[in-house]
Amino acid sequence: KYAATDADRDAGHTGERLPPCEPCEALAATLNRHLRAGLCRDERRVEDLFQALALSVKEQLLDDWRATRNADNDYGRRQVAYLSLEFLMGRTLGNALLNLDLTDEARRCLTEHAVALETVEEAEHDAGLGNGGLGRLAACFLDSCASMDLAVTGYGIRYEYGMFAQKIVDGFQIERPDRWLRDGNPWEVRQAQRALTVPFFGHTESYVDRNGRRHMQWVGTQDVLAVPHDMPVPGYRNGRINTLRLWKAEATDDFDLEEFNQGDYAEAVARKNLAEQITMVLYPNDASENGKELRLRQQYFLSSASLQDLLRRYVRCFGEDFSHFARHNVVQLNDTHPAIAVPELMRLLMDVYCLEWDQAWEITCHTMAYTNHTLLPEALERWSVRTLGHILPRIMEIIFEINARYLDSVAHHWPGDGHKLAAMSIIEEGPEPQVRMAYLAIVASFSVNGVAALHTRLLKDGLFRDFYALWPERFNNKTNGVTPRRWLAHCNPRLAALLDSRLGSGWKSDLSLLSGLNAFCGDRDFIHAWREVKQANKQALAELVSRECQVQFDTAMLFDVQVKRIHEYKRQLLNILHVIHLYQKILAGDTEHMVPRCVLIGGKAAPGYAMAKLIIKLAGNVAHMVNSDPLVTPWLRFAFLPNYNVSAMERICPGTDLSEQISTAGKEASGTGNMKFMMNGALTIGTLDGANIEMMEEVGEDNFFLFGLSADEVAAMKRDYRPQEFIQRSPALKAVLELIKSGHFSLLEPGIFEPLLQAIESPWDQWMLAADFDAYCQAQHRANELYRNPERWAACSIRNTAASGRFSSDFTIANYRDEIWKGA
Ligand code: 4GP
Repeated sequence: KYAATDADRDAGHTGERLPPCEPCEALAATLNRHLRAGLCRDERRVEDLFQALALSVKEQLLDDWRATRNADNDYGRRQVAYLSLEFLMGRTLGNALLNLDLTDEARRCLTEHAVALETVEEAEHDAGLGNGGLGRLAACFLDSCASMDLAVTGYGIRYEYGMFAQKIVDGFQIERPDRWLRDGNPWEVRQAQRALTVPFFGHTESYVDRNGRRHMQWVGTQDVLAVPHDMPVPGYRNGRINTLRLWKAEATDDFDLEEFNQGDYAEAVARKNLAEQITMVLYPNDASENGKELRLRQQYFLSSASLQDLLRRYVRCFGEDFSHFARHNVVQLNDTHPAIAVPELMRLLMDVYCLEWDQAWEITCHTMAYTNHTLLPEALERWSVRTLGHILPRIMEIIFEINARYLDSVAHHWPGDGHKLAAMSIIEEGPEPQVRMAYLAIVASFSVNGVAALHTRLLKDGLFRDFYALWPERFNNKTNGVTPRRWLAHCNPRLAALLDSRLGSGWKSDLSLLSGLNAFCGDRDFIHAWREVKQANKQALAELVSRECQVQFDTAMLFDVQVKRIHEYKRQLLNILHVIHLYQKILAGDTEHMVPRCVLIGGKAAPGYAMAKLIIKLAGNVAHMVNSDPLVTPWLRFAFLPNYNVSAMERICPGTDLSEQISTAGKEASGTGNMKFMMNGALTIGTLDGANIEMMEEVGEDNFFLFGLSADEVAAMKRDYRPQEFIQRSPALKAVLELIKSGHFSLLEPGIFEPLLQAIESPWDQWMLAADFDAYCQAQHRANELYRNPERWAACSIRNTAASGRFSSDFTIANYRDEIWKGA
């Protein structure tokens, strides 16, 4: 008999064990079965094949999935819950086949249907449940954790609509809803029997229990059902299948039947709609959207459901003795978005399991760990005390109490310093008091980490200086990484085969082995093979660009690529200015020694971010002028790729020669796209920012086009920044700005780019484009010179891949395991 839960009993289930299932048949048999079962018509579409194949692959891993879960349930090792509002998973099929070692078998099965595996893979919708870096990092981490045999569960939200689809109409970004679940999600397993309820609104009351102890209770709440939808996360050929548990919000009662019968249909389903709204859409990370209360409800919904799930599992194993909870569990907070988990864990321990404050606090502080992903002030979340108190009254009370007790220790450390108290308080006073979520996370976490060496230093010296002074031992760095399975083995099969032939296949789980490539940097045959691989990958990228942008890229030209979210700090604008500079040189006939190049920019702008949207528009208009001039196109082609996403990157990074990582120093916490390009043999042109610094240390300055101000120089220059001086000193920059001003790129839209020009020329331009422009052009020139010698370029390319082993997320996760998740 299995242990029947309350829900089982309510449903009339007895807990009688069913006989065990038959072992799974081979992939071909399950595929045919699913094809037959899923279709009630004659013709078969590729989408049908995808669904059937995905269901079959899922069937293949179910036994291991169950075994993994059973093994983890007895807490032989510390369990990690990775809480994140974003998981940018992309497609699952190709990666799952690779990790399960089923690629060849799947290929064989499909020959019967006369379809290439790649074609079937293309039929899968991206799971775009994230905005950018932080969400994709979470996805890479899940792959590494499973591959390194760690008991890590990802907890997230099953957004009905993920990251919007980007269309470009007349050069402008248009957002369309991302209906990724339209055809269903073959990977997920809905676990209705594990649903939990999450309270909202209501008020608090105190009561005295039988033993005379005073407690608080949260009453009159509106409860929402959290229904887990589990996605498998297969490790690399090791039999472990971890879980990504995504919560869907549903109404506790579907609708009021009485009301419905009386004819008030709208009212009857209102509650259902209200509940389901919570997991309807992913929030774009956009300054102007902050403070939306629905977002707070998402954060609490995820945090509460996930913690209840942890506690339920723990209690099943250990009963209500929580003294070892923190030894058996760690909760990693992916940025401040799930920081509301701090007071929620306190609430659950005190109000549900009747622990005293001190014990609950002790447990919370030994369980929580926080990762910061950005220094940008607009990304630091705050919630108004009023909103929080209204939606989550009990949680607000607990935050006040945490703050009061914590401020005592601040006062103890800095006696009589009222400024410190105000500066460090979790509550920011003012006409509309705010809860500082980052402070809440730091106060309750035993570990606070940044995501690259420079970023962590800037956290310690700047943003979180006071906290570092108070608790230096909490702060640590964990430089990001990316998974070599998706970002090399899967996305670049040609290079993977070449690596296998020279290094063996061990690099897929030990990426440091790539350093063995250094031995081949002078090997002509190898260089030749290397260049052939790059050439074929460039061809594939050119086909993508041709299809999506109607621009023809020539694989003989240098492929210069910048793909990432569009943001002023990432300086796509600097890149565009350089394109215009080249355009002017070409028009002036100054093409001696110029290497022909194809420039690609792609990325989404947050819907409310006007400047970012204008940068996209400028890219489109410049591209139009460049690509329609037959004098220019032999030297320069320029395209903006619409709807950049994970699966686009899988085509892009293998085919790139030059990777643009040109953020204003001190602004990019780490970057991870930079690592994907490096792994795939691109050379980087970049600033001393984020992980670029560590990448350059690994590969050596000779194999990296470094330029621009350092973070310290940017900070110093900010006090007295005079862009006009840079502009006057730089004939190239002056000419570029004048050409834009002249309306050359906006003949039918006069003045449209004025805000961009004003920003560059303003002493308040914190991105310091003008200051870095000349240095950027010089670095581009160095890239040009190196590319003129294809053999030398290839040798540098090889050295980049060889040095990229450090940036495997396996390495990063090993550090999380050893230094934060001790015992995992
Ligand atoms: C990003 C950072 O901007 C990027 O530098 C970093 O590599 C990535 O996190 C992962 O750590 N931040 C976000 C965000 O995505 O929403 O703040």
